[in-house]
Amino acid sequence: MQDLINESGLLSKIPPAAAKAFDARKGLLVERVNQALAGRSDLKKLIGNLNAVEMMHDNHRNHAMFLTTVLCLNAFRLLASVIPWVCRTYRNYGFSFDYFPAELHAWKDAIKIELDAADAAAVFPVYDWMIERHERFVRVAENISVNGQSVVSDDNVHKFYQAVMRKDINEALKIGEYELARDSRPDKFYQFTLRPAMYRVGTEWEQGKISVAEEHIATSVAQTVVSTLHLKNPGTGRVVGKAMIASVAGELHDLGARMISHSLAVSGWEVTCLGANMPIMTIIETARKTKPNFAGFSLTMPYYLHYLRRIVEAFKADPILCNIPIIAGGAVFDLFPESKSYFADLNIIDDISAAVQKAREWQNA
Ligand code: B12
Repeated sequence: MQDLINESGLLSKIPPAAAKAFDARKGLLVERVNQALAGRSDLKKLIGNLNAVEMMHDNHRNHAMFLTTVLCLNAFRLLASVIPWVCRTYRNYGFSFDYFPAELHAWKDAIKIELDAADAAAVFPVYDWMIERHERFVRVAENISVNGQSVVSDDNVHKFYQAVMRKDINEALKIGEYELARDSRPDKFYQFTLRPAMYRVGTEWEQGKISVAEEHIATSVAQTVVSTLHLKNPGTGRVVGKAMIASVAGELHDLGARMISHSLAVSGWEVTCLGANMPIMTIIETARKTKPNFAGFSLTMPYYLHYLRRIVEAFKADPILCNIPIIAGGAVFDLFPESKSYFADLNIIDDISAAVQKAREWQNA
């Protein structure tokens, strides 16, 4: 794996205009790729089952977003570390590994039509790089062991996992309340019980052991637990400052954002939590209005990292926001540590207790 990551250094920087052109035309590119694959007589062999067309379309949308990130940030090391995960996940859902080169050639054809010649020529080497190394990526994908995040040794984590899978809200809440009564702060429960339990849910979904429906039900139980704990333990006392927390545009994972918000609230912060999928302009407007002492962003999918860069640049360029410190966290930095390297100018913090601790630096005097 490391050799593939290192070989990503062979790729040259993408001119910003080419990355912008790809981003602007990505909807049309996705349509063309969908059509090209639909027209193939071997589609069933490639995706395993014609009912998987919807999942294939999803993958093309995700690919467009992810390549936008890769091209905008020149995130080639990240590209190399994400590809095996993609191959492995879709393989678990019945896709053939041969689907990937077929798809990548369709992307090249679409780019040739939609982008002007200079922009296409700048982007093609990235696609050729992936196509040429396909067999090697497959070998890595075949050998990745179960996601390290999912190792669950703690008894409480196991109990919580079972409760969310059984849709047993009362039991899940009882575990949370018990831990909060012991500790009075929610950070540890979120970090060491809820998070590993949900990571296990994700790994089992990824391996095709549980359905999307089961994953969604487990998630809704976890969401209910977080909201109820927040409602019952809102945090009182002296307000130490204002914080704004959001998941970036496109990002539908917001449980992490809600947990950090609750943990900060308990420590006296007045938190504006904007939740999932927050457009950049709304983030900027809200920050201008609420003037937080700091802003925190949550990211799970590698596809949306370029939005974080755009938010950071927008803050830097804004006379009201330019001095507001930014922290970021979320599963992407843990799943793909390469992500951190594109944000050396930010505080990337994975652990919510550490984030609450860090926030003290920005409290009102
Ligand atoms: C629940 C869930 C969903 C729900 C989210 C609902 C919601 N409202 O949040 C739904 C169903 C929407 C969903 C959708 C998808 N998901 Co999903 N999902 C999960 C799952 C099972 C749990 C996520 C979660 O809540 N974790 C619990 C929280 C507590 O953990 P956390 O977010 O990491 O947060 C902790 C820290 O990171 C930190 N933190 C988080 N944010 C912040 C912010 C700051 C400022 C700080 C300081 C700290 C911090 O604090 C938290 C506590 O420790 C994960 C499994 C996993 N490994 O994460 C998959 C997972 C993240 N999903 C995955 C995928 C693939 C998808 C989809 C693409 C599936 C699809 N085909 O549609 C979509 C993408 C949607 C999108 N555009 O964003 C993959 C991602 C893998 C990858 N390569 O990136 C995972 C890992 C599953 C897997 N093993 O394959 N998903």
